[in-house]
Amino acid sequence: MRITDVQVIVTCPGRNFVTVRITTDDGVTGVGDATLNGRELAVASYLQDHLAAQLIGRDPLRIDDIWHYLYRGAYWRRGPVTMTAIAGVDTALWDIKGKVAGLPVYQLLGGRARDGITVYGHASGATVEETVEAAAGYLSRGYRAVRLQSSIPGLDSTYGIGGVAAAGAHAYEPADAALPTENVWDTDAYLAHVPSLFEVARRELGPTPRLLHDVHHRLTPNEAARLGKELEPFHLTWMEDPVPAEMQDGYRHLRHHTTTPIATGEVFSSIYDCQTLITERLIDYIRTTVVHAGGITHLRRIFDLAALYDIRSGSHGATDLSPVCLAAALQVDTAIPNFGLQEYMPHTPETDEVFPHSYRFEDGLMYASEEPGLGVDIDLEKAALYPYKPASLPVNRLRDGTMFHW
Ligand code: KDG
Ligand code: MG
Repeated sequence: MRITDVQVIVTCPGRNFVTVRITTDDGVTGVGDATLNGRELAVASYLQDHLAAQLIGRDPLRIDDIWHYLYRGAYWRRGPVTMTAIAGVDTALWDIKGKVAGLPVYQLLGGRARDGITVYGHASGATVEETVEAAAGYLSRGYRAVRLQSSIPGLDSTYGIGGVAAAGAHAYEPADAALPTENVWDTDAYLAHVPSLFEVARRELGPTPRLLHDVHHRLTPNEAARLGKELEPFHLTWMEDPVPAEMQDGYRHLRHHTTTPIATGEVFSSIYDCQTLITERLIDYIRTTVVHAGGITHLRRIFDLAALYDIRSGSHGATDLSPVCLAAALQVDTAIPNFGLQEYMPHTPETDEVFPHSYRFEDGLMYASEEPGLGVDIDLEKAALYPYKPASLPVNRLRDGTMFHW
């Protein structure tokens, strides 16, 4: 069996997605997500201009060998663009292997380790009350875990707030322009506000629902330690990305000051980004996922390392990760022993039409497809209806105009 074609498809059914589609000489095809929000064309070029020709003629079943060929074979290793490109290829190869075997991918990863996958939804709102009401809505729809983000009083816009109507679904829509929107950020206003959100949430929602919060990498280690301490009475399942990703020693400081559980890793690209945090048990959940951490092959290695230290998975699942990534993530979630939570933001109907799939959500749990492979595809005709559109995530400046973390 040989690879005969590698297609790189960029489509924008509301937002941009990059998909790798690999075809073999016996007509089997596999798909992989290679979307890097705001840098989509860099990955598309890496795939099209550098990797595609190297794959033609190779045996698609030699997944690990191809992974190492692409990883070790490049002098410039790691980094989000490279690892997202490798992820796209790797995911498509697992899809092909599953189809050849006639089995869903989770069976090739060791088989079912749980009945369903517990996901968390995004509750957000302009006020504390609106946010808590949105969270109550999620719980009434069967969700067992909810992330709460509310607007910060005094700031015109807050990243990740979708409003009640959108129920968080559009919280991460990039502005429809090449130039990013510039938001104002104020750490003092943020720190003064968040504990009150969780105080009200616990009072209204009770002691048992799993509540989460995303800091989006905006605090210093000491500020994050203060927030973690102040949130302790409200027993969060996790506080996410408290400090900038490159500030890994900040997690050691945090660990010494708070028992609020920590989740991080959605912007990590390799096991080397996770190694210290895992082996020193500085975090509780590792949030790497298929598309940005080198595909199913590499993600499995990260989760196996984490399992040794009793650290659980909490894979990223915002809507800039395509249904192909979600389908693959659910296959991994089904099989690993140390699954924690899976983030879930439903895609728009247009996106779901471009990427037909058979995973499903029911009563707070998701279920991976039972079809051979990943159980997801790309409809090429529909994808062609939505050409690429330049779009950017917002950036942040402090009130005095100083550039801050995005
Ligand atoms: O592309 C960036 C988004 O996916 C990210 O900011 C969303 O933080 C996020 C989350 O936890 O889903
Ligand atoms: Mg996040």
